[in-house]
Amino acid sequence: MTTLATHFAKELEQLHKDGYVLFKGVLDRGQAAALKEGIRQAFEGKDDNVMMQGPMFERGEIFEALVDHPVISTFIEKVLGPDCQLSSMNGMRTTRNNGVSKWHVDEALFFPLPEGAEIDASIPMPVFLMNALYYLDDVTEDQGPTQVVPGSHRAGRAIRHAEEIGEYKGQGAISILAEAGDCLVFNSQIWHRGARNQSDDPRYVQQVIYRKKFIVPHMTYDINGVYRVPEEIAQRSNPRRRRLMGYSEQVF
Ligand SMILES: O=C(O)CCC(=O)C(=O)O
Repeated sequence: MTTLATHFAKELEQLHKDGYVLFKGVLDRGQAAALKEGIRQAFEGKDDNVMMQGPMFERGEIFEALVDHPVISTFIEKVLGPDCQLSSMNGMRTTRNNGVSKWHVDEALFFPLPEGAEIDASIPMPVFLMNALYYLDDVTEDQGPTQVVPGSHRAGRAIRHAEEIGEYKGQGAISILAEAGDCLVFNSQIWHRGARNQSDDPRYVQQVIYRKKFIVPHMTYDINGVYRVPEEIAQRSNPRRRRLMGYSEQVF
């Protein structure tokens, strides 16, 4: 019998070694097109340089269903633990010359290491925050792919939103050339960015960020401290989705 543990053995190994895993074809073309249209509508009337809109689960069932996507959320739970929750859910649109193009780690550097120090390769880094990017277009070099430096989640070095990035242990940046329906899952600590879109077609991506339960959510940029998932969405959600959205009765 194939258990989830054996099913994800290769992916877990890659996540711990390289800091990311690309899951192919987790959405079909129809789902990708419907999500893309929902994000396109969320950006209607917004300036071209606005790149994020959320929380997207407020925009209908197709978005709600992504919160507990059967493959991606199961993998995330294996890494962050069965009580993990959503941190944010933003639709992303990058138009010509735009992109989240400065190199960064998400939120903060969690494990600063002294210059020259390294954590033994046999020790997996603890993971607190994970980012899942669902591609809703076929992403070419032209369209501004996500770029990562494999292994750099182990570096423990602040990269301070640099425009250029060097190598980590001889490994330079690579582009993730994905197809509509693929999902890139990565440890928030990997050095990454979205390259600028050089094409005339906007690139649409659905970002879903998950956290260990004790980390505060980041659902909105301004009213974060008081944001609450609307009651009617929580009511119609299955128990797993409710828990991922922050409704947890578990104390310890
Ligand atoms: O746009 C992308 O491909 C990367 C987005 C990004 O940097 C992020 O989600 O933190």
